[in-house]
Amino acid sequence: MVLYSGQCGKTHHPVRQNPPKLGHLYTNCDMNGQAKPPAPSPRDNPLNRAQFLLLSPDLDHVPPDLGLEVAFAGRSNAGKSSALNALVGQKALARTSKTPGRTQALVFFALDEQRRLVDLPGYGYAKVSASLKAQWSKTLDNFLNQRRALRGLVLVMDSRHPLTAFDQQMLSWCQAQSMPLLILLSKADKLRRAEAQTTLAGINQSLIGLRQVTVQLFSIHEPLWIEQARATVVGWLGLNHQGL
Ligand SMILES: Nc1nc2c(ncn2[C@@H]2O[C@H](COP(=O)(O)OP(=O)(O)OP(=O)(O)O)[C@@H](O)[C@H]2O)c(=O)[nH]1
Ligand SMILES: [Mg+2]
Repeated sequence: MVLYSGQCGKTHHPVRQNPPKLGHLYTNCDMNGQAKPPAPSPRDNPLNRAQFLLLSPDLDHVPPDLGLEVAFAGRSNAGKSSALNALVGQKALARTSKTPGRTQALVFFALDEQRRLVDLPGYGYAKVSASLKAQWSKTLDNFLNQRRALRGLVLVMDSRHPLTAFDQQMLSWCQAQSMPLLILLSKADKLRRAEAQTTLAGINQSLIGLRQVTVQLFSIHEPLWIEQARATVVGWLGLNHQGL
């Protein structure tokens, strides 16, 4: 698979009777058949400097509640850690896994002394004990309700199973708190192009009238979507006007 280079020749897109899955388009063209822009160099990505700071199962051992934070939430296995890695432009900063339940604590990554990204444990994972579920749920609740540094929430939803009951709760919480929310419809490379657009339109429809919510398609294999999401997070963290 060749990313980021060359022009989009017609040979990459033979006429198909059925719309191709998005994954088939991950050559050097974007979804509209346009040549992809070159990948931003790490120096152009203000999130690229992210470094592991600490991991805590509860709120007793987290960094002081100062500065600005953006947290990644969502159902177990939705792709939270992968999305965080894609945005920072580092392959393995946050741990990812095919097995749900990988992130079992609040994991903090520092961008500088004032700014952090937080990878949250996933919700809705069936195979953990009831007591562990209750503990995660309490930690998540406390974090969301107490953390003053939180400036925005990235809610990652598998685009094939969006807006679960838990996702709805997160959405309502963000509305009640006036917390800016970016919904990433993840793993969109697993959908056909038309399916992905239909899903996006459906979610947009259900968000009409809500404040400070943005929704977009997302895949760790699609640089344009990564850049779109990164721009939102960079803006929340006030890193867009610093000439960094
Ligand atoms: N095809 C595809 N796979 C993805 C994408 N994002 C994540 N995955 C895969 O989905 C699986 C789960 O990804 P994670 O990032 O670990 O998910 P998570 O939400 O952090 O999971 P927990 O920490 O267990 O709650 C991994 O196998 C990833 O490689 C994507 O955009 N496209
Ligand atoms: Mg994770």
